Amino acid sequence: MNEGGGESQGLFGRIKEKLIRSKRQTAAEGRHITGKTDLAHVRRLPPGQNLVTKWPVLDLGVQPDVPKAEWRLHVTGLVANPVTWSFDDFMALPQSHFKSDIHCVTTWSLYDNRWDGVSARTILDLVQPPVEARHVIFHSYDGYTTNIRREVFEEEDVIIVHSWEGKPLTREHGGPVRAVVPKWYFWKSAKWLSKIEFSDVDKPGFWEQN
Ligand SMILES: Nc1nc2c(c(=O)[nH]1)N[C@H]1C(S)=C(S)[C@@H](COP(=O)(O)O)O[C@H]1N2
Ligand SMILES: [Mo]
Repeated sequence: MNEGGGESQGLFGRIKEKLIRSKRQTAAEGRHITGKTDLAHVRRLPPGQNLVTKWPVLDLGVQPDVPKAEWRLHVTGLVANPVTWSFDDFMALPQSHFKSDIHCVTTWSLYDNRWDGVSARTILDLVQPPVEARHVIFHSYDGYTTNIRREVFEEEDVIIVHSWEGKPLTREHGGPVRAVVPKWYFWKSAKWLSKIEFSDVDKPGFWEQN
């Protein structure tokens, strides 16, 4: 798309283009919020971020309505024990509770979000991916996908959540269940999660391709 040709696009088109461009740039830089080479690990608010007090909603314009009774989470691919959990199965798993900050690449940050759900480490213990499974791909009910490296998924604070601030996660924020990967920009935190796939090959997701 022509960068200088914004006039005829309309406001929405220009905002969308800007958003895609900034994500593309961030993806290209492989920007990691708390990476050892990044200053942000000593600064809670990463450079260029603005603190917000109300949680914004960002998605592809589709917010799938997945009733708890119909929701399933598949954990598949390169694992010793593939599983499919209903919402009740998921709630019966050992539960974890973490507090973390959100940083979105569209420059907002929201501090101290209290999450309840099942930690990535609990899931790893249950499904037992072999060492060759070096990549994890999240799949969502809106067709969104995003990929992370296994060592990112293995971080202690990664959690698959059903509640935020003690209340069930709302549909607009990815309920019934979403991923939360605190040390990375929020686009890695898939909403309306349907599948966690382990793989020996990397599979770029929606923003990673755009
Ligand atoms: N399934 C799905 N997950 C998604 C997205 C999406 O469009 N679909 N957007 C991502 C982006 S870019 C961000 S910033 C966060 C936004 O989450 P929020 O709307 O709860 O703030 O969700 C991420 N996860
Ligand atoms: Mo985002």
